[in-house]
Amino acid sequence: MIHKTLKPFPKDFFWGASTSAYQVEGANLEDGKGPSCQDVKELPPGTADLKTCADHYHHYKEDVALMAEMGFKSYRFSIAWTRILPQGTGEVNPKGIEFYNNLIDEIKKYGMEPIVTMFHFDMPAALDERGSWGNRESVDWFVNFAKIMFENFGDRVKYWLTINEQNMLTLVGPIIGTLHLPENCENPMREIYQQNHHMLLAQAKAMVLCHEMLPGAKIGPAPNISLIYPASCKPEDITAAQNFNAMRNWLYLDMAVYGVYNAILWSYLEEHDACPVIEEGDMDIMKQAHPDFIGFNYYNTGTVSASDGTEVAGGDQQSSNGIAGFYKGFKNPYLPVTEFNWEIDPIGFRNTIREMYSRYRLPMLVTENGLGAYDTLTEDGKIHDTYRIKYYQDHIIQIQEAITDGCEMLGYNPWSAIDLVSTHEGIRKRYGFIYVDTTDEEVGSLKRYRKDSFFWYKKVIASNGSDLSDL
Ligand code: BGP
Repeated sequence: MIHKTLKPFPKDFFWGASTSAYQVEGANLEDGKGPSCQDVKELPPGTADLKTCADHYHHYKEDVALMAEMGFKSYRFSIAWTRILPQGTGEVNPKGIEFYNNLIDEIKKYGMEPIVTMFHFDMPAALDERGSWGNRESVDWFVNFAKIMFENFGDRVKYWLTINEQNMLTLVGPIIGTLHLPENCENPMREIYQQNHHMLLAQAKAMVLCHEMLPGAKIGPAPNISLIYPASCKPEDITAAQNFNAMRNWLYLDMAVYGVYNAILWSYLEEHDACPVIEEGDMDIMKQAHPDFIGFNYYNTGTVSASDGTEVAGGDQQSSNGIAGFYKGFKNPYLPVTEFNWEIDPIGFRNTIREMYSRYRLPMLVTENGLGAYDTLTEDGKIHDTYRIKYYQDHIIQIQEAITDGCEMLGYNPWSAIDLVSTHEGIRKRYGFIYVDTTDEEVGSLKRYRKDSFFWYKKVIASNGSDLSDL
């Protein structure tokens, strides 16, 4: 649809940005924090460890002040489970509560909305030892953690996100350092989808609890949603695209919104003897839970063709080789790629939003989107990241197109507010509006610098998205 005029962004649109605790905070074992799976994982070669990251833990006031300077209306961050509960269950760490109280107060001081992710890739190491999400008790562990967060922060936090990218935990856990498999696991796929079932249940219970304890609050899931295109109009390619869409996207939202397992995915699990055990009452809980909105991360679309049976699984959050008998990954010839080889598809952003709105009819909050790139700090302290500005220009306009299409959008919180450590490619893959002086090789001065995109985004927010022009 080519619109004659674009509708404006809503006046209370949440312009902001995102981070996650284990990637930005540092101080990973300080002030009583326990280790998470991220702190004990084997690091990808040549990447920074998570001891310091951007040292947001000690710099949060300066960082929030910089976000306020950009005019942020919201800041999406995650709460580290092991800062609150060092062992995952049991004793609460008062210093952890204090840190997030201070952070939330600082955000509110500038009139920004705190948007809290309850779980972002950082399972307590102590709970990994007890079987992680594979242990059915994980549902209670998470609900207990949720209750503590609601009790302590619910007076000031109105927007909650349950589990960041549960679909990526399930599909590419080893790449992001989260997969815990029991020894001698006979059927890893069954184990993974059992873990997935427990996460879905934990999410549903947390949503119900949130509504009980905090009637004014809003809560939603935060999967990574990428519309999957067929490589051609060949009917077999369309089927393959439906397959991967079901596995990657709709499984998660069908359950969060409608409380049902996606049928295509379920039959795939049946064929692989990988269906999770569903206990009595589980599906009632799934049905009771109703998200108020859909939070979602979008980086690019995916393209697939029919499987030829030779595919060997592999890839990361935004790329996939395929699965024999289900789909085959296909390089989209129409799309450029980033320096880290992720395709760039701004129009796919609109397509993804439209598809989600058609299926679920809920308001949507963009919880991530952004460009990972090598940035250069010039001698006079500048970062000329015109490529990032271009990426944002191209994507933000597509949100406006989608709004004009009739989709309800609550806000845009791209990744990331400030440079931080990426999931598996170090801190050299930078995303922030704010540059942090540190490298994968050694911790630097940690001094903050405003990138060109910082000034550009400030201008965008000041105009409520009507001025996307170059600086
Ligand atoms: C998402 C995660 C983030 C983040 C982002 C960029 O999958 O939710 O934690 O890191 O992707 O990915 P990467 O860090 O791999 O570049």
